[in-house]
Amino acid sequence: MSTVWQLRARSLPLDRPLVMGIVNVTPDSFSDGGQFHDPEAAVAHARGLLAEGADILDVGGESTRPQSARPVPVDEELRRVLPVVQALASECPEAVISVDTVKAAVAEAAVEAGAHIVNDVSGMRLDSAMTEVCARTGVGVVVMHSRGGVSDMASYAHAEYADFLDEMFDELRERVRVAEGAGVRRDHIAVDPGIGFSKRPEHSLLALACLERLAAWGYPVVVGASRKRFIGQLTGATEPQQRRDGSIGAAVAAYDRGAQVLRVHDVGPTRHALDVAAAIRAAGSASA
Ligand code: HH2
Repeated sequence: MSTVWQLRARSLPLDRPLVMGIVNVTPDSFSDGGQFHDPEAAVAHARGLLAEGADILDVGGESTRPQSARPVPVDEELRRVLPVVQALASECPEAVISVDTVKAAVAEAAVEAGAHIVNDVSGMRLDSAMTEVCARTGVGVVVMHSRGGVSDMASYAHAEYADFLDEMFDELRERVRVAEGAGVRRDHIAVDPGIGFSKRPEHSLLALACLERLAAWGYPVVVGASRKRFIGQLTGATEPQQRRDGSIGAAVAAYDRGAQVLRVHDVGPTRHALDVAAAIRAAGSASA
């Protein structure tokens, strides 16, 4: 298991669970769309997440919401994301900034503006220039499993599997191989099973249950289960904002199975829950 995740101009120790706080600068994200759409509101929200204990801020300008995600033109995505990355880089120089995008042009501009990580929910499938940009700029990279395009990757359109775990892991492995083949350094890569992306609830549960298989590859594991549909199904919480407690359960279970980075909306309570889980693990290791 890796002990450090190398990023552009930074490194993140992995000796405790890391919280990646979600900063959606979108009008239409499934759980907080429109709330932080203007850059000032997004920066204020990001500052709040840092105060609550976020280790990474994940800034995204394009939603993949299950129903009706609309691809955003590159100019519009840049207009949403860049002012936020620029402001955070200058006003919060200690913050680790991630840009959530599938577009190489957005990734490159965000990295120039100060981002340290590129989080690509397509696993670098949708823009052939992405691997080159990431290799050249030396950013940290989240390679996530998904199928399809922006408008249907979070739906069930591609959620057909003969053997879910084998196919999902094979497809993700292949994306990691492509990234490394293009020159992205191994110690800059983190992997993510893509909870809810081309996955029915039973697939998301299985991916979480078998996370140790992914952790065994030796890359840091990122998990983003926060407020997703399977949590709504399990808890009866129909509105995404009501899914905080179920999401914390998923984050702790994922941490217990090898996830090191938890991508969440509700940073403060997740931070507390993970700190307790980490202390229990440490006490167990000390007595072993
Ligand atoms: N999930 C979403 C977006 N980005 N990145 C990673 N690495 N892992 C995830 O599971 C993940 C992600 C979807 O959630 P959200 O940003 O809240 O919604 P939307 O796509 O509607 O903006």
